[in-house]
Amino acid sequence: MFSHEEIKKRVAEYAADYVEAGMTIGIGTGSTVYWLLQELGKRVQQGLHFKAVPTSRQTQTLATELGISLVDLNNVDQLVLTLDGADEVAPGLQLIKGGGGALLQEKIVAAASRQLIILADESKMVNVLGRFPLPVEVIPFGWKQVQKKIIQQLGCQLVELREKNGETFVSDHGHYILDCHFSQITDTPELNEAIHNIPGVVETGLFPNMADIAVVGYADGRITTT
Ligand code: ABF
Repeated sequence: MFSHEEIKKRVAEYAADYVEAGMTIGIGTGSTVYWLLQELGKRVQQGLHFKAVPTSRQTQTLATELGISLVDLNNVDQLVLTLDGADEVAPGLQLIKGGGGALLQEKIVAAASRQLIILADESKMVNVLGRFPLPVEVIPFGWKQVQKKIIQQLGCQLVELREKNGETFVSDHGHYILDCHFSQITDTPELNEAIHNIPGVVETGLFPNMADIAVVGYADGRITTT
């Protein structure tokens, strides 16, 4: 049986095969993407040439260290594909993302891609989204108004301001994150739109109908693509 970390590494190595010479791709963020970057770094050393748009400062830094060529999204018309992780994957490839706080840039990059390929281990696969608290990125000014509306208008049980090391977490773009405990999210596009309608919301971690493929790794060594 493979450990959690080994599964992530194997999924990343498998998914690296989607990257072909000459492509311009998006690269996500997180602990599975860490292994993807390591694998792609090796392939660059072996002569693979491609360009990437990173979805966070963390990915930008690591990709640069590994010799991966980066490009500004404003200098690209469209990305061939984006490889990224997720916090939950439900049937129909509905996603919750943003546990790492990079959801805004992840969503912009995914929306600029012809294909969004999600790298996941079996623990991420769920029947219904919502056990993982939904991250919502908000403008710091008046964030408590957004918190109140998500609870009162959208029936969320608990909305927590994200903290890191005892301080309010601030995203790469200077925003706060509200972690919203809905427990069950059955209509992803509708909830995404409803949250977007609240003034002060920048982006949600719901990715409705955006993913095209999920590469999923299991403890017994299987890797499936959906
Ligand atoms: C990323 O993948 C984020 O959206 C999400 O928080 C993260 C979780 O994946 P991992 O388990 O690979 O760190 O894209």
